[in-house]
Amino acid sequence: MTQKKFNVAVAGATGAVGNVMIKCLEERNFPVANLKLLASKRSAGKKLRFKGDEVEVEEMTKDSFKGVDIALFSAGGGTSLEFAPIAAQSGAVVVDNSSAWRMDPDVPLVVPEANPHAVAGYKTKGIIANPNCSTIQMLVALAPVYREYGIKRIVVSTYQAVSGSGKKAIDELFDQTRAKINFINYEKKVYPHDIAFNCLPHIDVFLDNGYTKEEMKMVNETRKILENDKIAVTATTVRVPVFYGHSESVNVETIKHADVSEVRKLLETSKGVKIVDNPKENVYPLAIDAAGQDLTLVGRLRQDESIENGINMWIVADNIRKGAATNAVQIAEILAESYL
Ligand code: 25A
Ligand code: L14
Repeated sequence: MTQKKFNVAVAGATGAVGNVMIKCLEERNFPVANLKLLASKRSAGKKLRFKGDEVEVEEMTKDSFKGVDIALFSAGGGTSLEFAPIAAQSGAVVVDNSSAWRMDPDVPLVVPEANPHAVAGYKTKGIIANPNCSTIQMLVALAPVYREYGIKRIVVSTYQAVSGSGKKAIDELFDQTRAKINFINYEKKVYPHDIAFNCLPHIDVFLDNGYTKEEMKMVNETRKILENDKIAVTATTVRVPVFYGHSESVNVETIKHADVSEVRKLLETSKGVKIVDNPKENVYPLAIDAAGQDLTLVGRLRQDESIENGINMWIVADNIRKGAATNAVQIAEILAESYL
């Protein structure tokens, strides 16, 4: 890391992701000169801790970004659409966690383990997009496979934690579970059906093709990050009653034959991946183990015996850390190291 220090703003600092962004900046010892915490008017005046100091949250306005070098956004898509260009205009490089800018051809979409070179494209708009959490962890595991063997098709089903929908969803799972155990009525606010003791094949909104927006994000973002529109991807995204950590069942059809023992070796030395794969000892990736750390856990590696060139795996990561905050801070590290 260079000795230079940067003025950093966190937009959406009081949210589920923003809070962890602050923690990641601290844990990874990002060279922060001054930290600005921004949220809506509702949170202005609230104090959050950074490196032992209390930092007061300010209401985000168009004047918030003067003197800011890097702005990490996680305040929802609408807020990003409005404020990311304003921040960029003020001279900050924006790393945006919402879905608003991801598919803009002038905005790079970056998973540092997969396509760090793409960061250079920030110069056009001053905005870099953080991919969807489910895409990020899948590509940490599949980018090395793609480079080594090529990928023809990916079939993925996800088991996603409620924390992806923010603090109110974490509360809903907790309160609804407690209410059900005690035979008390609970009025749900976030999900259209009970999430406690249930699985919902529904994340984000439904589109005209019958898929959800979350499913199509996995399709389109994967192709953009791997810079290959020919890769076939089909996804089913499911909400499960888990607080932190998304799990994914991934079937990948490679172009060159990939032997499962070679894939295991490849992933053992791949950045950001931890192989957790000793099923006979009941050892495989678990959401509970992925939560609170930054690696993407990969296990249940098997040859797909139904096709010529197929591998199955189970991929788990902390959706708020590697799926959002950590990935954004890693992008900021690349900016600090090589561009700013
Ligand atoms: O639009 P998207 O991209 O689909 O994103 C929708 C939501 O998903 C989360 C995030 O929710 C986002 O709002 N999210 C986004 N990307 C994510 C990702 N990759 C992701 N989750 C996981 N992975 P969140 O609750 O975690 O964070 C919201 C933050 O945004 C701030 N914010 C909202 N509007 C803003 C704004 N900041 C600046 N200007 C604006 N106009 C928001 O701050 C929060 O930090 P806040 O001050 O509005 O909220 C502070 C506290 O209040 C709670 N709260 C939120 N809404 C209400 C509320 N309380 C009462 N009534 C409400 N209507 C919050 O829970 C927070 O604790
Ligand atoms: O980053 O789990 O596009 O509800 C939007 C919805 C992240 C997670 C995104 C959820 C998301 C999310």
